[in-house]
Amino acid sequence: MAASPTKGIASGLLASPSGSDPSPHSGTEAHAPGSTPDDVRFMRRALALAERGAGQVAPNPKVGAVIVRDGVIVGEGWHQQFGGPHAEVHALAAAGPAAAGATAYVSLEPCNHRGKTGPCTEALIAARVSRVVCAMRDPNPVAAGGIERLRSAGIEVVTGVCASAAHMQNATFVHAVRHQVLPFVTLKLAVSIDGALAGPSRQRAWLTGPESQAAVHAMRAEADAIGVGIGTVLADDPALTVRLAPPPRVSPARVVFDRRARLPQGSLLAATARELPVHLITGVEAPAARVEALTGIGVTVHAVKELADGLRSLRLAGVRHLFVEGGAQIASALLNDGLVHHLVIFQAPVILGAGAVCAFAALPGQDATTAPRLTVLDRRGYGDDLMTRYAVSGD
Ligand code: AOF
Ligand code: ZN
Repeated sequence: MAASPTKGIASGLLASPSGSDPSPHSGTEAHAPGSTPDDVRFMRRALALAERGAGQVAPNPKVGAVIVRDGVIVGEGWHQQFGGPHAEVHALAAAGPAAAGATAYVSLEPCNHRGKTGPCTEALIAARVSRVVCAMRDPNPVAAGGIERLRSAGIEVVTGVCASAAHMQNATFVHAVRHQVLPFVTLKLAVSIDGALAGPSRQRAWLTGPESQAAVHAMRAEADAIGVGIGTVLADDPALTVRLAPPPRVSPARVVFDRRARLPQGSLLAATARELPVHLITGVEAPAARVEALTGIGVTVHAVKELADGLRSLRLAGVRHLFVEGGAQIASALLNDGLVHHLVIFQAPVILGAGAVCAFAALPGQDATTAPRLTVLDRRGYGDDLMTRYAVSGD
């Protein structure tokens, strides 16, 4: 499981996940050909509606739809539940006959397949909408082809409106469709103004405020698994559950990166392993007796040579989106091995000063002139804290 110093953040494998579009937080998204300022306004509404499906629709994407006639919204909808009707179906039902001659805004290319529902293309054609604006293509080959089908029915189609915001909203879905080997990894850290995780005593305490904590729980709700290093477990005895946000459709599993299988049998995680899965990523050198004892109480042990093998093993176990919450060692190891897609930093208004535990001290040093610059995807305040989401790896 040794971290190799030659990959990832250290060597600058950086790319924006959606090409060269400006960051959505800047509000200056490039306009798609054939689109109008109103198209951007209504697509933003569709993206906001899509967000209501957070935690309920995975492994499907979050999708929102707005039906607009003569500049007025006549129907809205979103994909509410995995297996349930798609966003367009809800929006068309809300619009009723007013959909005829209207424009439909959808945050994803309408599906062209009969899955659990659909196809949405036929629903839009039957409702006689005259124009469809979508934010991005559906990367799922099974459902794709909606744009061509709509055009063949004589409907005007514009695509690429708010494309980068739509890609960011469904980054984990896009990744899962394109990559079946590794999970999408979000690394979230709460740090001080000086980028430290804890003060010189190393004593753990909350740096960020309640608003940030609620936001973190909402992020947990969108993950298939929540991961931490063994140091964090030994220091905090965390539950790694969703408590400060609406319960997700499927509770995320818990993951501990624990090379020597030190997870205490009496820890909260081990004690609840039969209720909510706990995956332990160990080295092959982990003592057999400890592995056996933990397996006996319901912990799933993945003994691997390298960190990436551990992640591959998690993906095979159904983890498409892994949300890692530290601490410093596992954060640096994942970054160093190029395994992180999004880095989410919550910065609290506190200075920890000399001797504090720097979040990235285990990474190789870089000079400011040559250190790769991360792309800012999103930035917002939670109470007195500042949250920034960075793209680290572009796939
Ligand atoms: C849309 N509108 O609101 C969503 C779409 O199994 P199904 O029938 O629910 O289909 C899931 C696939 O459909 C999903 O993987 C994605 O490609 C697309 N999702 N499409 O037109 C929606 N949620
Ligand atoms: Zn559909």
